[in-house]
Amino acid sequence: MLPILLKIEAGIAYITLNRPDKLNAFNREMALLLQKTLDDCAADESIRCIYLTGAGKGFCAGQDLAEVADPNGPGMQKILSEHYNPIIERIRNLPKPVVIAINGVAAGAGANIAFAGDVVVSTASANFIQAFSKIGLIPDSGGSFTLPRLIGFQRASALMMLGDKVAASEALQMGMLYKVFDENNFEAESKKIAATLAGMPTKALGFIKQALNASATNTITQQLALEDTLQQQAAATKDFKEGVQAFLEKRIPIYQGK
Ligand code: T3D
Repeated sequence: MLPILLKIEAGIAYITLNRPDKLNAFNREMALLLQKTLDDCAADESIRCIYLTGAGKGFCAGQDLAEVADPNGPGMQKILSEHYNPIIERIRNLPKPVVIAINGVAAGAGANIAFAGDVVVSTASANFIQAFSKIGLIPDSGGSFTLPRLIGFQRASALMMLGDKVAASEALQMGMLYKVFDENNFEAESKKIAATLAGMPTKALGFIKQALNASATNTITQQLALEDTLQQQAAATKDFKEGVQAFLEKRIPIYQGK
């Protein structure tokens, strides 16, 4: 059974974390295959949106702890530098939107990978755990960067130290998520978001992502300069011409992601 499934349909790459009996906890095979799959999605021009979810009842329980305890396992240093850090870098630097559809519990690295997405939604029964401190670790996979920016320093600090379980409704209210859907609508609604994004001006979405990434550390002056540069690039795309033309002709634009 492959630990990562990929289905491409109508410009969307549906990626599924697929170790359901372990709540999709990451082992090395799964981490490396996810990286390769994201690279393939970046290279394939026909893919205009990535949709990442988990198989079974969980989204992802973070690092496979059996692999950590295995003396023949990859070891702590490789786990961060070769597994999680490259995954986060790929999600954030992919010039296409990444929808994270959280179908169940998201713990440890599983939660922080989810928060790296561009549009992050969950089912109402999902919950979120910064599980690291409970086993004597610190938040990784970008969590110590992302979480305080999403929910504020105080809440991030408390959640990272206490490792409390946060229900989807509370996570939404705190700002960890964009939307929460009830069980019956979750799949259809989250896929609808992916379909919308796949029909949008892909290059502009990539530039938005670049601007947001930089905004975390830029000064206002640097950010204004970056907006200027990226706006010139956006204005040079075919999709921008189509957007303006369609507006003037009072019709729906047809974007090609070019
Ligand atoms: O070197 C490094 O480790 C650095 C990298 C760190 C990155 C990290 O992600 S550290 C954090 C690792 N994750 C955790 O500590 C979470 C561990 N899991 C849990 O606390 C619980 O499973 C959950 C709260 C997430 C869910 O609880 P529950 O009751 O819904 O499910 P369960 O019964 O605990 O789990 C179901 C099965 O999945 C079970 O297997 P079994 O007994 O039926 O054969 C359980 O052992 C397995 N499982 C769940 N999480 C992991 C796991 N197996 C391996 N690793 C896991 N992380």
